[in-house]
Amino acid sequence: MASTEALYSVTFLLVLIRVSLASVPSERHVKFQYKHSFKGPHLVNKDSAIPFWNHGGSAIPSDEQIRLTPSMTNKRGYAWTKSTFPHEWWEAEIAIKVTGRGRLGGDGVAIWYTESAGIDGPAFGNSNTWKGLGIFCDSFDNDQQGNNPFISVMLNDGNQIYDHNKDGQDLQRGGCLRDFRNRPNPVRLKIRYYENVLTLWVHMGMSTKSEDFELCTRLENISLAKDGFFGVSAATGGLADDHDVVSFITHSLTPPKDTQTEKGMSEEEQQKLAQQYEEYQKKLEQQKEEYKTAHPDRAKRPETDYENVYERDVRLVYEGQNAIHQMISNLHTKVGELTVQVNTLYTLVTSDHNQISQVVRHDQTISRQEVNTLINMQQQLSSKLGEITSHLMDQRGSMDKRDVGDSPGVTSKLGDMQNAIESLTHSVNNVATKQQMISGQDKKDCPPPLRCHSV
Ligand SMILES: [Ca+2]
Ligand SMILES: [Ca+2]
Repeated sequence: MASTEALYSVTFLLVLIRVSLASVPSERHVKFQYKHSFKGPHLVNKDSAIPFWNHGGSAIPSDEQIRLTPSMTNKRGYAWTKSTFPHEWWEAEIAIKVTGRGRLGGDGVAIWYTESAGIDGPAFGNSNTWKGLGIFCDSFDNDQQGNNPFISVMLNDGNQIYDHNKDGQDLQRGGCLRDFRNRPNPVRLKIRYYENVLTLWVHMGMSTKSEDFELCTRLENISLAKDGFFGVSAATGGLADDHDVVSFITHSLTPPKDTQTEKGMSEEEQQKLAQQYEEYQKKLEQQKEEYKTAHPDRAKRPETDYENVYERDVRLVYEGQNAIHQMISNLHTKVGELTVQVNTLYTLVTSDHNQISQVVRHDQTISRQEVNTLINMQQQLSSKLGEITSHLMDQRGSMDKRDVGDSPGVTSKLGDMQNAIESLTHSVNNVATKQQMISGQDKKDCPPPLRCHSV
């Protein structure tokens, strides 16, 4: 097993190196920034904290999402990156859910890229004098312009105050009218800030397809300072919605000209990586040889033929059912032997019944009723055998449906069958004993007493 893990590790490293080599771009360089991102299904650590993020107010993070506010009035919740973002250009994709029972909801959720972080305030859970960018998903139409829910781009230099009663009109630089509440899937916002152009796309959650993003607004000559904090916050007022954020994924964007000079790999670094790649390849070959030596039987198979969990389950079911099939065959043979002996007894008893009845006492007589009972039991056995065989066929037929585990039906029927055989054996032995007692001259015709069969 250790050898297998080592093989996987080396293979993974090779893939990483290949990706690094392949990522020397001819266009802008996109790099995932994990310290400024979060995403389920393991969004929080064991202390219920979000790695690299702070949260506060009414925000409750869980494995799958952060509930910034519950649908209770006058709540504020937020989450902010702990560190500043050191790259000039970036792209962020945020998935949110705003859900509420009412036709109207409030107040909304906002995404931030600002100079400061974690300052609680009236602007959807942030300070109303922030410095930087805010993308507001504003549910409630405070200024009664009939234009909410609205998604707007707000810019503030830190000197202006967000006016909640005017839905922040003074700071609004662009946006689009979209009803983002109560969508079947999370609504996704994609914000790109690249070479002083800010572009906002919206995915309205009618599908999970990434191509369903629509352009919301595009703003040129935008200037955002480096080293800002990313954040997301929400607030409720007199009306309340659940405001959840499902994921926040951030990438840095580096122009091609900067890729070579600043962030990219020099020729020397590429050669170094190529050399490491060669070394890892050699190491992988060496590991393969060692594995073949240690496991000659498995090494005969192609290396892509390692048995996965599904294949192992199917094999175990197949082997188990083969064993049951073999057991049934053995039982079938034994029941056949019993049937022959019971028929012999039946013939013997029928032909000699009158003679026997004159010789033996009443309590030693083999009654026709006893024989009929034996015949009935034999028929029941045959019937059960047929059911078991049919069930076995059904089990085999369902193997490709991964019907893994014990076969309680077969086990139960095997138990019934064994009991029936033992009972039949006992009855046959009784009959045989009685027959030997009452018909000494016919002793040679009577079948020997049977032993109990076990499964
Ligand atoms: Ca509003
Ligand atoms: Ca409005």
